[in-house]
Amino acid sequence: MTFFIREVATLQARVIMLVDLDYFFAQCEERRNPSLKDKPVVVCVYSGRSEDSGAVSTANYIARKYGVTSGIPIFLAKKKLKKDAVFLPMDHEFYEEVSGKIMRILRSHADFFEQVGIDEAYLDVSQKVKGSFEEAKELAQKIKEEVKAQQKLTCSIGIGPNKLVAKIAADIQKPDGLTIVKHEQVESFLSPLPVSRLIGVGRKTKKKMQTLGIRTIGDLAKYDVQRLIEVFGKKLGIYFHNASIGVDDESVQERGEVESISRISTLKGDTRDLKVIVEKANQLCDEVHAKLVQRELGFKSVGIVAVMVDMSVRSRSRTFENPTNELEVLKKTVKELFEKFLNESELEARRVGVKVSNFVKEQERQKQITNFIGLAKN
Ligand code: TTP
Ligand code: MG
Repeated sequence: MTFFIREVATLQARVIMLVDLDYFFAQCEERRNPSLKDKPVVVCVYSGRSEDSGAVSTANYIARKYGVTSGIPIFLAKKKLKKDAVFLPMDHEFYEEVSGKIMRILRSHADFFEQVGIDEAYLDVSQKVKGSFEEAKELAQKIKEEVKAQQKLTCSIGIGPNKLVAKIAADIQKPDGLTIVKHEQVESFLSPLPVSRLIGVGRKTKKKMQTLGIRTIGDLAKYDVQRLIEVFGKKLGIYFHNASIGVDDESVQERGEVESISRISTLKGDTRDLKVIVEKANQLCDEVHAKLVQRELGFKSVGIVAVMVDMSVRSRSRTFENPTNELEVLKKTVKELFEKFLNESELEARRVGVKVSNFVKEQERQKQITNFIGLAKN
């Protein structure tokens, strides 16, 4: 009987959504300055070496029309664009804040929720929509409207019977897209797409597949599994085969809601003076620690971040073997990280930040210590 019930549960259709915010960093910049909306906008990570050295983080769709995409050098983006283009430094803190608010909206509509990046999340909505793709479509429209109304941002949504299909569906129609792929449509949806749409098929794998005569996902689906295993090894061979026919049983995994606690602040003046930086960092440590105490959390990782005079963002971190909750350990580690960082960098810092992560509930930590002492006594 138990077996039967479990069978029914696994056979019940899953409805999975992938929500991906459109040209996220650049859209955040447009939101805070609407006059940018009709211009090419390029968000950059400046390396600080020279005025234009660094890479493009992302660009709005107007800039993309001229071939400006994530990862290309800033000087190349400038060559491709005309005078009215706007180049901005990345403001991660601001994007994190917007992301956090949107993720809260998304989470509220899911049975299970998994954030996979700053602008992307999977929602298992199977129960919410009672397995119906029609209802899922309505829910997706509602989510899009809510994000637009509350946070003034557009997103693209893919809906499918699993994460793999939902992800590819979300990528198909952008920006402001909504693509629904029901069970019976999976094969015809995937088969004409190039293999590079599958996660795990990068440039090298794509080339190798080409030599085997595999260009589309449909080609891959028809290819002999045994041969795939011979070429790519057992694990990858089986994965590629399953992916090509749209099979994926990965669940949408909830992660801890609190993933890190951080504080950042602007220094009185640009500086490389360790004493001045540590003084500010210590205040931030106090604030972070107060939050930890309030939430009854211990931490294993400590990170520092520095926004340099050229607006580039640098970070360093350290992870301990055992969790701690001590303020002094936090301050000492932060000081050491800044000391090391200043030795490695020549620029002056404008803003500094402190972050703790890798949390353990304080009760758990106590238990671990008790267990450890218990063991030590024996
Ligand atoms: P993506 O979702 O990949 O890109 P996007 O949101 O800018 O554009 P799309 O409309 O195609 O979804 O990445 C989210 C953010 O991550 C992006 O806004 C900037 C950042 N990012 C980088 O900094 N470098 C990169 O190479 C990529 C791909 C993204
Ligand atoms: Mg995006």
